[in-house]
Amino acid sequence: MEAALAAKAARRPSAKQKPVLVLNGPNLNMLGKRQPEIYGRETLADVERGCRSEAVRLGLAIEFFQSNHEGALVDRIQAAREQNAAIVINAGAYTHTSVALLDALNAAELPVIEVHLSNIYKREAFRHHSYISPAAVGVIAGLGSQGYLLALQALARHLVR
Ligand code: CA2
Repeated sequence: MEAALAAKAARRPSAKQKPVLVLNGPNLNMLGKRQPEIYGRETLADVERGCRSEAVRLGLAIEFFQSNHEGALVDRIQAAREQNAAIVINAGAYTHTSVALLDALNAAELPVIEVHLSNIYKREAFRHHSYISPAAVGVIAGLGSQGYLLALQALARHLVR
């Protein structure tokens, strides 16, 4: 009984641990509504539910944020420096264009995991380059929404180091 309680307490987000920010960029609010052959049938709300239940299992707190606007994403990353312990980011098409997101992620000085639902290396050449990867601890692509869960698992280990 004692051990079970200790294990449960260990999984609870600690009072000291800030939440992990799960950040989604442009058009990801359309998930499950268009192009299911590329991005699957799950909606962003489904992805959020999956992340929240994985976070409970891992003892992490999380916050979820999506915007279609580059500046709003930069603002949220700037706030993360104070408010969050780490960032999981699917920057959508800004992945392939945004020096501003790269600069914001570098300035945040937090562990970052970059996630893509699709395998960007199997797609058009312009998707093969990511401006934000140099700011990331790791990159996960092509595993659908499971990529977000794997990113949370990786961060749960990374944050206790
Ligand atoms: O594979 C990914 O997760 C991407 O980050 C998704 C971006 C794309 O520009 C990147 O190259 C790879 C696009 C997100 C748009 O998502 C939609 C979902 C449903 C309908 C329309 C767009």
